Amino acid sequence: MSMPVSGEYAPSPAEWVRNQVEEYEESNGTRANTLRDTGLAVIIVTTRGNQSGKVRKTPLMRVEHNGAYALVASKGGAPTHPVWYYNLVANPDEVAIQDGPEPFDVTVRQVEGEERSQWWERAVAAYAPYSQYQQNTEREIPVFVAVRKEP
Ligand code: F42
Repeated sequence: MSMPVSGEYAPSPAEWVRNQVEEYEESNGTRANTLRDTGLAVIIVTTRGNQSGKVRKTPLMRVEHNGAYALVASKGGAPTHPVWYYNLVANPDEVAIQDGPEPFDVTVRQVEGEERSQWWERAVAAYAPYSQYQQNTEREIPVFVAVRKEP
């Protein structure tokens, strides 16, 4: 399995986040695959740091439709984007998703307008609090769509 995002892994400074990544990977996606005890599914997204060039891993809610995934840069409705947003913008071809035992290579693009609205509906259906997060902030929460890279 080729992984485009090779290099030095730099864990999240947030302990609960890096612990979730660690346990998810160690268990091949059989543990730490939900958001705490909500039962709502989580995926692990690997990106290339846009400044450090390091490998970053970010748990996100699982929003999947016909094999494609939405990556929602909500950060709990904070006024600023999560910094992984800038990694995706800078390196859209150096992204992997783990949704189960094995990570796979994807390419991402930010979606707008009608396409964004469609994916936003799917996101809120998967994780209702996204709707509240958007109400909490002036910034439009960015949505990326990730599709598997053809082998
Ligand atoms: N966050 C979401 O935005 N959406 C979700 O659906 C979501 C679900 C979720 C489920 C489980 C869970 O454990 C966490 C979840 N999170 C979700 C939180 C998510 O995992 C991230 O922690 C959160 O979005 C914040 O992302 P962040 O990239 O802003 O994290 C910061 C704290 C961080 O990691 N900073 C690093 C640091 O050292 O301060 C740097 C990270 C980085 O990418 N640096 C870049 C580099 O070059 O290496 C430079 C970035 C730049 O441009 O400044």
